[in-house]
Amino acid sequence: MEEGDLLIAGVGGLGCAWAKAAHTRCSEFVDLALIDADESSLNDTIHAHTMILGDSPTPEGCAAMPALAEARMRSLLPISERILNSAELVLLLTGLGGGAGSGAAVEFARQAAQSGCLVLSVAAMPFEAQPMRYEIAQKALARLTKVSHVCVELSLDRMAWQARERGVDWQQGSAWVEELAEGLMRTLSRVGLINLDLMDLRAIVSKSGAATMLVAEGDCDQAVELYEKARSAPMAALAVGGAEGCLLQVEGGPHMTLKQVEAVAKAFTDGLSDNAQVIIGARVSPELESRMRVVAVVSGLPTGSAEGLL
Ligand SMILES: Nc1nc2c(ncn2[C@@H]2O[C@H](COP(=O)(O)OP(=O)(O)OP(=O)(O)O)[C@@H](O)[C@H]2O)c(=O)[nH]1
Ligand SMILES: [Mg+2]
Repeated sequence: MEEGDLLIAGVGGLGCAWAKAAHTRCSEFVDLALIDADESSLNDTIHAHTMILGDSPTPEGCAAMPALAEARMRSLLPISERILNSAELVLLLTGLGGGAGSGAAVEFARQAAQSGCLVLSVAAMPFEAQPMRYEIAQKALARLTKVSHVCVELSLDRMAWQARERGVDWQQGSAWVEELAEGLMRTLSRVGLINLDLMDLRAIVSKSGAATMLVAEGDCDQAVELYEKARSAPMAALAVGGAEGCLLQVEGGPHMTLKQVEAVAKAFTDGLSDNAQVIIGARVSPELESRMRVVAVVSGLPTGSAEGLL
């Protein structure tokens, strides 16, 4: 795959912070774009396309005004078009509830889809104890879901809760976002060695219904634990039972066996619809040693899937 085909884009304060962190794990084959009105999101990275929302950057961001952020993003079309022209897939990371993320992310995703990119979005929902932000976020999420091929809803509440359980700062929940970004990008960047590529991903995400992504890394021998780990990510509960499509990439160290790949594939595909289209790729990556990394894109889910089934 040509360089520039894969792009991680961060929109808004939280989105840019996540995008920068995720990009450091795969910077040798993935481009980075940062979009915000707040200058502190855009500095301290050398190799990034930066887009400022507004005439000049301000620390207030778009001051919780999504419509303003959206209009500013629209006016940046000539710049974003240039970046998007050389991209085939955009992984968009954002936190909803403020101005920049809620407004500009929707417009950027629309621009990316318009220019022919596959658009995978990961959107963090604010804490429920922030009702105004939550309302803004819900509206933005509905629109972002419409313009993205896959939109994963992350819950900051869940993230904070899980972080507390582990005794770490809630923002460290971003490790999950980084793992997902890295796993997905590595999966898609090594075309030629494996049988998965963007066409496979397109086939899966073009199914109607909702879609989500799962990622987990763990011991090669613990297929079921890997699946459970993937399902315990800080995303909003979404039942994957009955899914119509699944792209599964299994990556393991040099001693990974076919049996281990099969066990993981079974754990991840057991609950899918009988007629589901399943595309599986496997690859050996020496750096994983005795570990295994699994990335799954699951699609064709009933919209408004039952909650609470994680
Ligand atoms: N409590 C808390 N919430 C945060 C923090 N960072 C981000 N969030 C949440 O994430 C959402 C998006 O935040 P940002 O990414 O900073 O917002 P933005 O898109 O830059 O929006 P503007 O600054 O208004 O333009 C907010 O609704 C908050 O709920 C944080 O440090 N603490
Ligand atoms: Mg901001």
